[in-house]
Amino acid sequence: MSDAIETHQTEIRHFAPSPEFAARAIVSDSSLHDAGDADFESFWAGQARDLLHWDTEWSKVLDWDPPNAKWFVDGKLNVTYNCIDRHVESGHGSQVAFFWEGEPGDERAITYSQLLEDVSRCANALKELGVERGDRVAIYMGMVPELTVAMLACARIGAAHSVVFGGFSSDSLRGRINDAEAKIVITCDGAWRRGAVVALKDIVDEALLDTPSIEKCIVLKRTDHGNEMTEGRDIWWHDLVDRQSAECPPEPMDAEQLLFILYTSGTTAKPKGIMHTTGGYLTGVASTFRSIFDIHPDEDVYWCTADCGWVTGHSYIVYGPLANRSTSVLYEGTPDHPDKDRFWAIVEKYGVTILYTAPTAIRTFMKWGVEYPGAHDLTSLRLLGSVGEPINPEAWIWYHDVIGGGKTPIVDTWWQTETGAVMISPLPGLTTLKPGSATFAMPGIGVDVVGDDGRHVGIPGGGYLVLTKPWPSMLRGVWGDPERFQETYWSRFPGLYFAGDGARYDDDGYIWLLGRVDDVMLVSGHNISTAEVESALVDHHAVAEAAVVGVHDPTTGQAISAFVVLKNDHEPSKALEKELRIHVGNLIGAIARPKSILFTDDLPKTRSGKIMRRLLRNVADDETLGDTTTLADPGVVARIKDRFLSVDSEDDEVDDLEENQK
Ligand code: 6R9
Repeated sequence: MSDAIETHQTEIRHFAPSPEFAARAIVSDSSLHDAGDADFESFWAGQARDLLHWDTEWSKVLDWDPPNAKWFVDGKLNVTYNCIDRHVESGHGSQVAFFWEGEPGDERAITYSQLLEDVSRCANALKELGVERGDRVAIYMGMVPELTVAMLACARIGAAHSVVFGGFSSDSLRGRINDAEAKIVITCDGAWRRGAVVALKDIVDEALLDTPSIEKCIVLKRTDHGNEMTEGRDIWWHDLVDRQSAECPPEPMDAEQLLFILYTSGTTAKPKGIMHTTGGYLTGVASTFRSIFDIHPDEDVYWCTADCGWVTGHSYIVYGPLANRSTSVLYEGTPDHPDKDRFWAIVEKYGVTILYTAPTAIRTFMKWGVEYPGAHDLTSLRLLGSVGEPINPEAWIWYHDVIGGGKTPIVDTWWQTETGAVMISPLPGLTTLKPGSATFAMPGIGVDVVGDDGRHVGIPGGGYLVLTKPWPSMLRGVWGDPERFQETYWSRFPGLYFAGDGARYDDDGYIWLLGRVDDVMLVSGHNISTAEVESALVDHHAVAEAAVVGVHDPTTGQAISAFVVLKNDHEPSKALEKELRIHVGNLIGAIARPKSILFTDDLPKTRSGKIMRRLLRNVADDETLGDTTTLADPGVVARIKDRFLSVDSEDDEVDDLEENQK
């Protein structure tokens, strides 16, 4: 796709940092970028030294034997000492680490001192159960404070956690437990979701029917709806943890000690156990969190709406914020319970200053309407963030204007489970923003867009996104499968990390993400990115969300098939269908005009909110659906399929109409 990605460059507003923001910003000049460009190893060594406490300093910054990296060789540190103890020791024990808001409306404020006690007790409990350095502990919980406590307790004693999102099925949980050969599983009796109880422990019971490595199951009482406890295997959290000593010395760990395994959500294939280690990972997340979110620990209230089951929760709810002594909000439930204004009620209640969420959520809020945010005082917000998918300019502007009151910068952060920390993002006191672009590589990070031959495509130009230099928070491999690590990420372009995403440089060298390359469409010999066509559709005032896929076509090779969710006050019609096709044609060109448009109530998404285009492709090509286990709502594809088969989606008339306009 290196040649001729059909791109549209309509009028784009630029947003320079306001003088007031820049004046207070942690980064407002190019010195970090300059240091990263001059020598990335010294840059990262400087970040590691400045931001973290090391019990033993490293003998070598980087040992690089592609694709295997060791960072901060021989260095020793404890992650939880850096995230908790040192803040208590420096007199900040009474600062709130987490304001936790339960879905039913209960709340807790957990200070750094309290967190230290909770983590120490839990760590002692794990030790009592025989958990040792290097062992794996599976965690399958809702968004309760004990989830973060359990993660940190593992880190304190050098056990690796494998957090499995609480929405996954018993099969998915079992597969992940068995792959990592976890010794212990930590869960809750249940989790609250839209006012109902999800019986997590029942799901765990089913998973544990065939998990030979599991010795014990720790169960936190959250919903108290009654569940079976298996004698000899299951222990209540309150019986085990509460009686432990609140002291557990933080032992120094090797910088390359395995910190966690996290299975990628996998829009395409079998989940991979991505491995992250101690020193490099913590350096990466601490450094990027500080500069991207411009964190002022004594003033800011930060809220990342992700779940700890995803990498965003690991890096930017737990490790990055705590390493920077932040005060964060942690929310248990969904955005529409008890009503569609819950997020905005939380922002108002806690005076949230920095909000980090996903485009899929933003588009949902757009669809619900401005009255929900409009009912709350959101003036505390000073910075907004986006992650997970390309954010289309329309959603960006809405986020900026409606949520940010027209004054907040937006940091669109590109990264992956594999990268551990953000790789591409604006720095809000420095970078002039263009809505929809993630802008530039982070300091010390080597990013490029290359063609099929692995060479830089030039500016402007489109192709494959790669990382050109090792970075501290890089994955150390795929658990149990070194060949897959090499094959997936390092074989396509020798010496370069291939991210699997398409991207382009605009005339000014800004980077625009174009979605997964597997999703790129080839129409009459032209590579067209799904992200751009979707963005053009969402640019229309009636459209809330859109997904497009290339389907087999006898004349053009592939034709574009669009699936469109309308905003609340719009109805599907033939006239609107025509209008949308013309709209896309006008914005991008006739080649990108969808051949068919299907109006639907919802799109198939992974549980982390990413659209699963593969399934839509199968619907449009009328093929079998394959693996749907990562879908958030398995019924949605069947509903779309029913509709798809019952509509006549060809419409030649519009071709003429649009050709006439060109
Ligand atoms: C952090 C996270 C990684 C994939 C990645 C890309 C997409 C993430 C993005 C983005 C465009 C952004 N992605 N952030 N695309 N702009 N700001 O989401 O990790 O779940 O592993 O997904 O998500 O396609 O390759 P993960």
